Amino acid sequence: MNSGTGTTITNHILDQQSASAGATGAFTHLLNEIVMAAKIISSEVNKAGLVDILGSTGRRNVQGETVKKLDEFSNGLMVDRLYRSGHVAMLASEEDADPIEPPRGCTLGEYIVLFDPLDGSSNIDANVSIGTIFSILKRRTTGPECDLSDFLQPGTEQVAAGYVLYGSSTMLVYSTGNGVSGFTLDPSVGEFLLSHPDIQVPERGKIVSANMGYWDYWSEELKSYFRYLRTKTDDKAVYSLRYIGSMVADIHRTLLYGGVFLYPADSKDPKKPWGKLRLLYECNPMGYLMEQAGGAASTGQGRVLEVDPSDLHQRVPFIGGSAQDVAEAVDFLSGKRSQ
Ligand code: P6P
Repeated sequence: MNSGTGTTITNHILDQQSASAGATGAFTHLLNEIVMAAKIISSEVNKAGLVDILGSTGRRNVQGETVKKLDEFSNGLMVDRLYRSGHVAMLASEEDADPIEPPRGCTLGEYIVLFDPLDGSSNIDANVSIGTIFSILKRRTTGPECDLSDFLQPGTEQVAAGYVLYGSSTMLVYSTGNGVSGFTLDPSVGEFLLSHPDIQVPERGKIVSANMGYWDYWSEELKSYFRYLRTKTDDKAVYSLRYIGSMVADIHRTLLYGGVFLYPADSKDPKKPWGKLRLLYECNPMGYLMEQAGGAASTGQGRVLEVDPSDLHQRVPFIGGSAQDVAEAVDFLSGKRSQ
């Protein structure tokens, strides 16, 4: 595409703003700061192999995961850019145990942003695609200080969500509630250009995405579902298995090609039967995008976006993708179907 003719993400965000009555431009400014952060992180990720930004800081984050230098850089950048917008009430990150206080003297606004600054970062050294995930809510409290209730809102309350995928090209995919749009970064001009207008998840796919290494920890119902996917029937091909182990990359492929991505409940740790993915800044934003693109996202017991959060870093099982595939997976998981 000739960069001179493409729709930039800034145009697109402004068009969305002028289409929504009463928009003040605050939201537009906030989204544009995320776009700026995405461009900077993309530049760092793409040269990570060349400078001493690979490897770990030796620190561990609240999840107990080793913090890679790019993680730390991306987290700090997201915090700086978002507070700089002047439209954020408070932030929470996968990297921080508690919500992140605004810098002294910072102009505050109405929006709550939760984010995973660099998801899949354990893959950085292997040059596997990684991503940034963000979820935007309106604060609920009205006083001078936010509190945890501003963050612990169900996914249905999101006003926007999206991700940045640092892959063979850098893409930003987002929704503000009017469908899902995808933008590809043209490094020659430093602009995200509209490359995937109005993304629609195919009704049904032929790909299943899950970490089969956990087979022995899965329920019998889930195993029945996988046996069904491996069986050719008159109306169903055998499903291919694709698993990158980086949520943003697996979700992006599922969004475009259809099929189903699962990080299900498992019995690896009987005290944590709910899987690994975090509700507020992984499952809710990705579930929102799947629904906005005509797909679905379930915990296996119900709609992801309707989970009533109890903790900032709580984890839930996640089954997302084509509407028919998700419905079928839930039928197996609930025991309604066994073949
Ligand atoms: P597993 C990355 O660490 C992450 O949080 C997601 O990006 C990814 O989907 C998942 O973990 C992979 O986990 O247990 O399959 O290695």
